Amino acid sequence: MSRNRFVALLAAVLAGTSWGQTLQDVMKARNLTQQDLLAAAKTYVPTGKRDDFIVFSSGGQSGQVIVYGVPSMRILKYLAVFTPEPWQGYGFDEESKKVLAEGSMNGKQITWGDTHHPAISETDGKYDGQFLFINDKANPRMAVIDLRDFETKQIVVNPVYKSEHGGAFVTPNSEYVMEAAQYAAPLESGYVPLDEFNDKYRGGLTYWKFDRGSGRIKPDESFSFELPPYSQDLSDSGKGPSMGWGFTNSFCSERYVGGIELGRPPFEAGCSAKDTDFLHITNWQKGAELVKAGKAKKINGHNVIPIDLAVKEGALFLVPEPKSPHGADVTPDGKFIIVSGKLDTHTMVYSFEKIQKAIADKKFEGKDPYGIPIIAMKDALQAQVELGLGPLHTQFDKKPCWAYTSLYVDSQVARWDYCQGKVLDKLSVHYNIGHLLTMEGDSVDPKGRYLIALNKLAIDRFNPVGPLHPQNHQLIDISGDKMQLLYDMPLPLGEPHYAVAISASTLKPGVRYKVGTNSRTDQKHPGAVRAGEEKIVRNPGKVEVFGTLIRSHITPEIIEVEKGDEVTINLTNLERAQDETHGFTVSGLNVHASIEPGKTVSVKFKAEKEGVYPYYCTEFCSALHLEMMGYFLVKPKGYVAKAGAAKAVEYTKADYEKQFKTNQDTQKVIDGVVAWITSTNFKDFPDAVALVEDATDQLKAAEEPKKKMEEAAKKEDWQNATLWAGQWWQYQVKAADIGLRAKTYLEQKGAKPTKK
Ligand code: RUQ
Ligand code: CUA
Repeated sequence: MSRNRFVALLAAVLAGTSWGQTLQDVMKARNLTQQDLLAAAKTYVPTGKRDDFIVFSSGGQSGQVIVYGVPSMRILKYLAVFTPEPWQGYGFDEESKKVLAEGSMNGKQITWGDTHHPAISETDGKYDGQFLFINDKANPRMAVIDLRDFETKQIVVNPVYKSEHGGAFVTPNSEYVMEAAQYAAPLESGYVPLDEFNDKYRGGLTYWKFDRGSGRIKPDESFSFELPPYSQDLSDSGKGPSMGWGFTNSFCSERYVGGIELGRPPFEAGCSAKDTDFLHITNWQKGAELVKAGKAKKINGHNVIPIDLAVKEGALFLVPEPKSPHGADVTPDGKFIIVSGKLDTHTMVYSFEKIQKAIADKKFEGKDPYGIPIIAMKDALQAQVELGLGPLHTQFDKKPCWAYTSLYVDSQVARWDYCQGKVLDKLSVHYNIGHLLTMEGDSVDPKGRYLIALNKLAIDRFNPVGPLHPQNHQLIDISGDKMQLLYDMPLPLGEPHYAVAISASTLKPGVRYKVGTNSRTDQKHPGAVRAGEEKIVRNPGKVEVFGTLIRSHITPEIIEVEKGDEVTINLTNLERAQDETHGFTVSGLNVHASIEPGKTVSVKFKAEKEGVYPYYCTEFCSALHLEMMGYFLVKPKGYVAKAGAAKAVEYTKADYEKQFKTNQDTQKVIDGVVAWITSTNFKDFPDAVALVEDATDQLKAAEEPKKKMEEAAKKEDWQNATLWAGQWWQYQVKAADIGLRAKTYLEQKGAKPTKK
């Protein structure tokens, strides 16, 4: 396209369109029912509008977190957590490599994770939207994600477990993040034969201390309760009257050790022989005091409270629970704990008050083999409700006493009243529901409205894509008397085990960093420079580049090193504009970074092979995005340059004048847009103000090439005059592009003319 045509297009106005179709036409053509249309209307989010809730779903084997909106079920982002993720540069730039390296185990870098249960940070038991925690079941680890930028900031390895499952769950002010072991193993490292299972193998429950100020877990102030080898599973924290306590269930309290190859019945038989398992009740406030008093023992440098100490101090009790449970869920008022056993049709409602009374009265039915007092089930139980087959996990409604429990075997969701102990409604889902979630449904302030069923099998729901199916999240309307299925959403990124949903308005993510920020440490990046300060520093064997990115060039544009040099490239995105991310790669060197406005990252590599390696921006950031490139050259050692540089096209006075005319025409378009915008109340629209600022920045940047053009023209240096005129025009195009975006935005939002 010629430049003049481009300018003409910039000035063009879009005509409106009309659909010429009725709802009835569409219903008929697509074979839709009234019910379908109703469901569609309840989930459709028109262009420009946003969702009411944001879901953070585990990404299972992807080691990531999936973020999507409700009710639209539109995926918004995948958060890189335990696994390298190239779009975000995670695991490819130096800063994020350090975060991933924190998760190394046994001297090995671990590049995958099995994420299961996300938890949002809480204040007074309510979601505060500041942090997200998620566990890795495969490699016992916990990650901290800051919801100001949705980036993973920290990974901590559990120093005493060999696997885990029961995390993340937070205490009401995010004082601690709970993580329970799964498969019993010695807390110390090293070999212990399975014959010594009962004596030497142990379970545990870790309370990771979270420091909100720094936004990091403090391993030194964290501790674990040593627990019997019962395969501890999920937990929940007490709240309100049960504040200070935690509840953790278990399976395989039989302590059965399988071994099919030795002729023994398998784990699954021996681990489900008894009718009950144990709900563990721990007092974390006591635990914290014991650690402070120096009474914990150190295992692998980590504070561990031995079973006998916890028992002596009244910080650890057991209650039998229905067998093979998954999910210990504290009611929003903190008075009850709901536990379902997948191999029992009943869901149990335990009363915290009754548990406390039994403890106060020292009324126990006995002790387990490790000396932990057992409270009789009947002394702790408030109600026992028959919900269906395979009850698994419970969440709560805005309506007092209303709960929702997933029924894995029945493939149903049961709505029931835990105060009256009766079932209210049931809805079938497809198929084998694991966890479910309601909006803020495990906080003290559930929001009702929607429920999502996290189904294990999709079978016949979607277009087939081979033997490996996506997972199926089903959105259900729970606002009425009857639950109504609204939407099937395939999730194709690992098995999402659990998810949490928060009111979108509670989240306050930023749109840019303070210029020069290392986003993984929240500190100023030592490699950051401002415009005009870019440089290449050479030391023997080492080259360090301090560069910048702004539409549409990378400074420097040529980097030459010698074979064998160790190269570090620091890059700062100088943009202030929203969504002006630049990416950076050097072809063939396995290097990539995502550099959002204000961020500084570094990439590091060895120049192993002589050659020519183009580098470029990997995000389509402007009309001149393709030109946002440069050359990385690796010279042979001791190479001496020959004289004379390559000449590009030569420009004449006519070329210069043609470009100059284009610039003048472009300026007219810009002036027209500016006049239109400033004649409206655009200042009432913060997003428009930001766009106007960005456009103004571009025009300011245009001043320097314009000056250089004028100087060159004065000297009749038509070559440089033409090139600088072209550079001036690049800035004009960007300004015009942004200006038109602002104009369209203002038109859509109904900006009004202000009277002169
Ligand atoms: S889980 S349903 Cu880890 Cu709770 Cu898979
Ligand atoms: Cu920056 Cu494309």
